[in-house]
Amino acid sequence: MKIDILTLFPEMFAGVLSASILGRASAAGLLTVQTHNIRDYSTDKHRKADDYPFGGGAGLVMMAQPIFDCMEAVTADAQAHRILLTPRGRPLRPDMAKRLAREAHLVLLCGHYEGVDERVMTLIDEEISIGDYVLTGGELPAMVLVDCLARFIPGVLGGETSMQEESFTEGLLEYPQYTRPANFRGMQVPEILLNGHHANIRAWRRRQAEEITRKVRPDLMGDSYE
Ligand code: 4HQ
Repeated sequence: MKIDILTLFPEMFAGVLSASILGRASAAGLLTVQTHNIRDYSTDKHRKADDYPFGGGAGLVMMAQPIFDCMEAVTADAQAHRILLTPRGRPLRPDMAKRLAREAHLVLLCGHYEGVDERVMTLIDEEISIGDYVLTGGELPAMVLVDCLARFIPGVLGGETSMQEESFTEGLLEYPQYTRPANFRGMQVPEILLNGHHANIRAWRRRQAEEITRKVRPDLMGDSYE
């Protein structure tokens, strides 16, 4: 999958994209992420990319011209799916990440300041929000989206098994995990995980996931908070 990211702050992305699982996915050619500095496309002599809002008000608005030219430069192909990260968008969910992971080419537009000139919306296929809070820009949401959907690209997680093993607790919060030693400062790992009966371990994990979910996120199980 190819992902182009349009931003005024490309330097924010380097660490997130080069480390850990995303770094490995890029090295393996499963993911090709390129950042583009919107300011490079400004036709203004001072490379201006934002301006005061018509009608007045606080803050700056990102100008249409540099965004249109940047978008046109990265979407020579008609099949690019163009996304704006914004609190106005549909909330990011696993099914959404799964669908986006099947696209050949994504373009992510990150707004900053008070957002983008509304005419930019004519370039956008889909608006996505990562949650009901306001950030200083769309860069962190773009990183969250890339990380989230990368998990659904075949080969990104070590083997296909990690995702399959989790499927029996899909939609639930994670069950408790332990690693060596079996006794750490007097705290014992649950016996059932040590004697290794696969079916019993599965059942225990499923029950734990349900209990934890019911306690902290009853809404995920169709119940309401008390
Ligand atoms: N912003 N989910 C304001 C977000 C956001 C979110 C992105 C802040 C766009 C202009 N984006 N800018 N929450 O808070 O996606």
